[in-house]
Amino acid sequence: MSETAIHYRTCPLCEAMCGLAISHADGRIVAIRGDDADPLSKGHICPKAVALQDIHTDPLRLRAPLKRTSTGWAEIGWEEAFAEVTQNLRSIRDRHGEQALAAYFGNPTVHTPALLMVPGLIEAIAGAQIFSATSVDQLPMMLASLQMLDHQLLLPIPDVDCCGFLLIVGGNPAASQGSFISGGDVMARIEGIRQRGGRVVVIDPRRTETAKQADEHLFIRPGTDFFLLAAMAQVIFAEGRVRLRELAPWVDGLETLREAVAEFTPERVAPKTGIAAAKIRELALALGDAEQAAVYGRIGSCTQEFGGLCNWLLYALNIINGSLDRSGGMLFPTPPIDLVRLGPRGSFARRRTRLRGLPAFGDEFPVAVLAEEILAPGEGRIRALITHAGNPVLSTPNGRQLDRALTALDFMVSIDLYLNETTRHANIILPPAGPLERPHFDAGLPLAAVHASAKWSPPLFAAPSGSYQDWQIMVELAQRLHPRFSGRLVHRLVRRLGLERVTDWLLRLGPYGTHAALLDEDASWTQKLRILFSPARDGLSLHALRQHPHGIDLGAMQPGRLMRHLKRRNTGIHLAPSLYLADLPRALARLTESADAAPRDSLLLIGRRHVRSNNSWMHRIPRLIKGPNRCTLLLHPDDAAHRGIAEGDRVTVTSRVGAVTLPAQLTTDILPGVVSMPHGYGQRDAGASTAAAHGGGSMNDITDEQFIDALTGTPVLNGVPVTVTR
Ligand SMILES: Nc1nc2c(c(=O)[nH]1)N[C@H]1C(S)=C(S)[C@@H](COP(=O)(O)OP(=O)(O)OC[C@H]3O[C@@H](n4cnc5c(=O)[nH]c(N)nc54)[C@H](O)[C@@H]3O)O[C@H]1N2
Ligand SMILES: Nc1nc2c(c(=O)[nH]1)N[C@H]1C(S)=C(S)[C@@H](COP(=O)(O)OP(=O)(O)OC[C@H]3O[C@@H](n4cnc5c(=O)[nH]c(N)nc54)[C@H](O)[C@@H]3O)O[C@H]1N2
Ligand code: SF4
Ligand SMILES: [Mo]
Repeated sequence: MSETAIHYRTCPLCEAMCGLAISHADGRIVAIRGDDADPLSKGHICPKAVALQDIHTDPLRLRAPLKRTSTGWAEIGWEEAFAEVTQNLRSIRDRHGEQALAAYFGNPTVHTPALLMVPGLIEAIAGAQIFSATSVDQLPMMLASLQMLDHQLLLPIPDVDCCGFLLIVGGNPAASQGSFISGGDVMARIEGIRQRGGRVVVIDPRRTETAKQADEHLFIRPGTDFFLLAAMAQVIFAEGRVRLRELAPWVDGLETLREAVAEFTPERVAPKTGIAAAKIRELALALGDAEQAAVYGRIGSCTQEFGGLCNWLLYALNIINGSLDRSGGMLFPTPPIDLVRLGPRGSFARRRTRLRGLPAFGDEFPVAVLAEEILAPGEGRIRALITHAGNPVLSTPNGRQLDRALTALDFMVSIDLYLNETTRHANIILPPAGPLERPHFDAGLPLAAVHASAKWSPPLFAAPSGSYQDWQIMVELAQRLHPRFSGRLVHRLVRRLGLERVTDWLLRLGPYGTHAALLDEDASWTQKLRILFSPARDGLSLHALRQHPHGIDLGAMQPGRLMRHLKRRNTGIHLAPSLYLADLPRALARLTESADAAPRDSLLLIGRRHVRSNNSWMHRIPRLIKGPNRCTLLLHPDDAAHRGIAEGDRVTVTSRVGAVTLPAQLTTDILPGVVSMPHGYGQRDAGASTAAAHGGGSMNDITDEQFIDALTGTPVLNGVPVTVTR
């Protein structure tokens, strides 16, 4: 028996990027703990990290390419798999055109270094229809960044470590561990606000785990946040509380915004939202009274009927309160790889989907149309699909329909660790090396981090020989699928140089890099030449990261980054983009409709997350799923009594598109008229028996692909009208 060694790495499972200290001996994991020396998480971890060892050893995790045959799945070699994928995709493209190909990138794509290779793959299938989890997640937020700040990746993040007043709208960091407020132990950081004498207020239809740790929780009717935010803005204007501070010279549209929100008085919106007018007024004024205030919205504010408008006003409130780009307010992180400088600015509605005419966001179409675009015949129909690290059958609206649609494809290839509800439809599955068998580097998440840091994690275990990492699979496919056979020079270079060299150069050119001055427009040509020809040693590089296995602390978020961006791009802050103004009548119609417009007996379904689950895939793991069944329908005792439902009864939840059955759990922690169930359950394959035993069905079997935020194309995953029966 050899001695126990400790390996340090970043947890790849969620946005928190916790540092792990993994004790191992003889190729086996002995323990997974938090790394106290990690600059971001300082020892914090959650139960999911411990399950990494189960993923590593899980016999169900795929280790060789699989091919679906008439007699079941067969393991095949990599060369055969790549050849078959390429031949099928190319021939479909030749026969039916580029738009007959589609790709879906799921959530973990962002959590692997392969993220840097995604643009290369998309370029190789140029003209294909691209989808991702973005359009069931943060799209309305990125749209607000694009519309108001001129860059989709310029995302404001709460400066939680300095903040004095945090308003949380539709986020539950106690469960999610913080999204777009990323950085280990975010709840301790939020608690820090209160310890400094500040205030934390949570707006949510459910009294969540976060709400219970806040100073105040306000129940809101699902989907009505826009009205609340509009009324808060109205009060700030009416009371003369607008303060733009340093932003003033940059802001346009102030008067238009004032007019746009003028009719949304607290008295008018109170009945709709369920929050009293006096409370709305108090909140609006308290924002101004606090020296350092941040208004933060997350998925509850995005995946709802007015997700676009909501995120507009979340940004607008921070702007008219002078909180944007200000310490203790909302700041813009400076990540080690500066994707704001290197990534695309973004675009909206340059293309529209074939059938419903929904707008594209940049390269991608809203995933709510994926099934219909496969099923409906005609020019432009999707006939082949690539999925990477996604499970849209469980994670996108009307999953049953997508489940059927996938059987209508001519060809499908999935790059995934597991055979699941989605990948079971693939003709070929390409499994990458496991999360502990590859290096890890977060290229994208630092854009959302509350504190800057960088870490490179080498593989803990050697990958089985001949295996491929995610990025290698992408590069291989990109090269083989590029219209000019051997692929573009960049792809060849990446393949040659490898992930590490590419990452190294991106780090060197980044804001903390050895060669940062090369991209600095304030630096002179002579300075740049000197950098190029001298062996630059100071600054960030992969070499530097390798010498700091716990990671490097790059400091607190700094104000001023927005200002520099605006100057560089010679642009401003747009408070009243016409896109949003044009969507206002839709919201007004909702505000003025009578209360009995909703069908009688109808309840509104919202989602929830739990710290022991991760979207659709981790509650397959026995270690995480143990304990009480968490796939329950939360409902208020009054709503239960009215329907003759008792605790633990199996209830059927029915929407326009389908029904699921699961146990009822009665609680006064939910607003009457609202019910909640978690998404990602409902495992259908035999291998997932652990989860199936607990699962009460998939929430997305009842979310409706036709019920969307018409502005952004984001589906309503929160606020779905349902009936509940025993
Ligand atoms: N009703 C409802 N639906 C929702 C949500 C909600 O709140 N309510 N949330 C939405 C949100 S925010 C998101 S992000 C989506 C997520 O939805 P998806 O991204 O579609 O689904 P996941 O469940 O994250 O599936 C991840 C897949 O990636 C695989 N995987 C894990 N790690 C790796 C890896 O390193 N490489 C590869 N190649 N594969 C890997 C897993 O096996 C799994 O199949 O769900 C959305 N759906
Ligand atoms: N443990 C765990 N962590 C995760 C994930 C996971 O599945 N499990 N998923 C990861 C992913 S992909 C993401 S995107 C993040 C999401 O991170 P969060 O947004 O923090 O996650 P949720 O817990 O879904 O919180 C959304 C909240 O919005 C509330 N809500 C629903 N409808 C409305 C509404 O109309 N108005 C308001 N104001 N609130 C509403 C819900 O009740 C819920 O409390 O979490 C990430 N972290
Ligand atoms: S909070 Fe997220 S990053 Fe941290 S240990 Fe848990 S899953 Fe991993
Ligand atoms: Mo997400």
